[in-house]
Amino acid sequence: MSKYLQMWEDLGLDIDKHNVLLDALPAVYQNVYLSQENRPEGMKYFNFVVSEIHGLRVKELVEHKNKGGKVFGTFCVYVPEELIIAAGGVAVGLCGGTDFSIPAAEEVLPRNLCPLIKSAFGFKLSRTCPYFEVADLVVGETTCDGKKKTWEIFGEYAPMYVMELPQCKGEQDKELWLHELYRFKDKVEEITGNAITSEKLIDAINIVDARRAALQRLFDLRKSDPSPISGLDALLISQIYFYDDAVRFTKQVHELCDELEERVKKGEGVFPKGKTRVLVAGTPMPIPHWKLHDIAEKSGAAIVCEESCVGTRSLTGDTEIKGDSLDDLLQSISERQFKVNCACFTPNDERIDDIINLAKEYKADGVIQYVLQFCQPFSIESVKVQKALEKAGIPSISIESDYSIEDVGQLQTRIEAFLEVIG
Ligand code: BJ8
Repeated sequence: MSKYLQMWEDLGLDIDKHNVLLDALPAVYQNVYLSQENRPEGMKYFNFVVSEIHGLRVKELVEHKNKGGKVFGTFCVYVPEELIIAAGGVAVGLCGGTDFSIPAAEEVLPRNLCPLIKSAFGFKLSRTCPYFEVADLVVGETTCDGKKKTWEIFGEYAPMYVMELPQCKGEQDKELWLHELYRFKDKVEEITGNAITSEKLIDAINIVDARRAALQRLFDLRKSDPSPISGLDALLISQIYFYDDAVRFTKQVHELCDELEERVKKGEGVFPKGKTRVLVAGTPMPIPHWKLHDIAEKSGAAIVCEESCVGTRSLTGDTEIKGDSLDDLLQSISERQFKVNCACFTPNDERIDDIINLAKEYKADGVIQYVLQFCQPFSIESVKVQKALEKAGIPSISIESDYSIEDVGQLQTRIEAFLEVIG
């Protein structure tokens, strides 16, 4: 990684602190990922991406900028990546998934805030994430209170733009969101200096939809018993979805799926047939937050699906192109996005239906509701989800956690007990 030292210095990273972060990753990755048995060959590409997570991909982004391109940092699947790509930009996810950067955030923000937000904000404050430093514009949204109030402070540290995401899904909310797409289009054009034409937008929609279809293919293969891939590996791929070049990622996921299809045909899986199948539902798990999957799969579960934005919520629907004018295309993008059922909306009964349908489709023996600490939308919504699961006869437990390792023993005990009951 020292070959990237100059690049990191040029980006203004705190090299000493950044070294501490990078030095810790290989041992964790070995313990969580490389120690798994029977992994598909196709995971080699994704191992490589992780090994280069602050190296090669960042270098690609720097080269893109050197050629006049722009980089947009995002935190939510509602931010329309299609517009960024259509203007020749690149979008990268900035959600934080480690407690490494949280102490820096807690010097500024209240401690009783979701770790996803604190981790991201801490990366910016401590200058230990090259993706923040390479971004020309950071795009936030008004989803939960934690995020929208943090953006007010974040704007003091980086160029910041906030999209107003409505909290309901009525006609006036859809109008507001469509208006926000137009406003964002203007902003993207201003930052990149490139006009978004309908031809370019159709190409961008196709790129994003193709990537979504590839990941959906992977998820569909997980419906088999035995599952051809571990939940841990699938989670990693869903996390890399937010960083990698979209076209390359799509190709690599299809290559992996070809291999997994062979496994399914032969009745081979990463675990033995009949392993206890679990659906995880709840808050996103940004890289490298692998705690729940690691504990659950080491305790004897096969995690077969994630109802999460690092999971099925990112896969929601295809963009139905009904006309080729810019107005038609923006309308199509907003219609697809409004099918994403995030707990920041009210009412949000469609998400409850999604969870029950997914549990059936993926033949889950039980559901683990996973909520990051201090996430009010998902935490409160978990009450209704639990009742609905009970009514549908699907066993579930609710787990609240953060990025620390302090509760690992306690979680393991609870998950083992749950698996024993449902297994
Ligand atoms: S569409 S899930 S990506 S908002 S976990 S920061 S909600 S306190 S991430 Fe999300 Fe968009 Fe919704 Fe998806 Fe707040 Fe909760 Fe933290 Fe969260």
